[in-house]
Amino acid sequence: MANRLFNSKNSMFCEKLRVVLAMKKVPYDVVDVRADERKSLIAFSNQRKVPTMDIDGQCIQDSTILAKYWEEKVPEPTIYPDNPSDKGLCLMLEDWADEDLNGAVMSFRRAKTDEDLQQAEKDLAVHLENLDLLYSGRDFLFGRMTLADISIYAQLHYLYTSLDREIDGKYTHVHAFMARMLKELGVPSIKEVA
Ligand SMILES: N[C@@H](CCC(=O)N[C@@H](CS)C(=O)NCC(=O)O)C(=O)O
Repeated sequence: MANRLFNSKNSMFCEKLRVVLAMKKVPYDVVDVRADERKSLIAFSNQRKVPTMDIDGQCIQDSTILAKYWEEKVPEPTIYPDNPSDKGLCLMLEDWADEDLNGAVMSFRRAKTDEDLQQAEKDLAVHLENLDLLYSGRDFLFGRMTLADISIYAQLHYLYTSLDREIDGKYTHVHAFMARMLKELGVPSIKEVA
């Protein structure tokens, strides 16, 4: 039976998982949930969120759980650092990107007033300043691309692909990191998804 990914092209969590699936060369068919307003997703999984996968009839949902699932099924190339302490940090950073960084990015979507937008700018700037320090002098956080980099990239990428926003040029290390990720993933322009 084929694997199916219930996918939304612009979802940051789907992009995160698509990168993992591509790294591990997992074959899958795509079900575009926007094509039928999530009807087939809801019929299969009883819920609305993507990414969701049908793996030999088994329903698995959530990018973090699916990344872990595929790491166990297809260990090479690994998406985690080798050192256990680094792996712990990588998982914490994955969670931080999925929750905190995602919250800051999505506050642009939720903003209704100029004041909301200014607050969103301020909140994101705190994260960008920290990320700029984190990526200074490093290509990737743990020497090679891991799930921490992928999760951070997917959230920041959404600013370009779905919100029509750009990261301020003063965050030079963040820009260098995004450029490295695009190159590593073979994505031809920042406006396109992996
Ligand atoms: N923690 C989940 C978050 C998934 C998520 O929030 N998916 C959004 C798209 S980016 C969604 O499908 N939302 C639809 C809804 O909540 O109705 C993950 O990592 O997969």
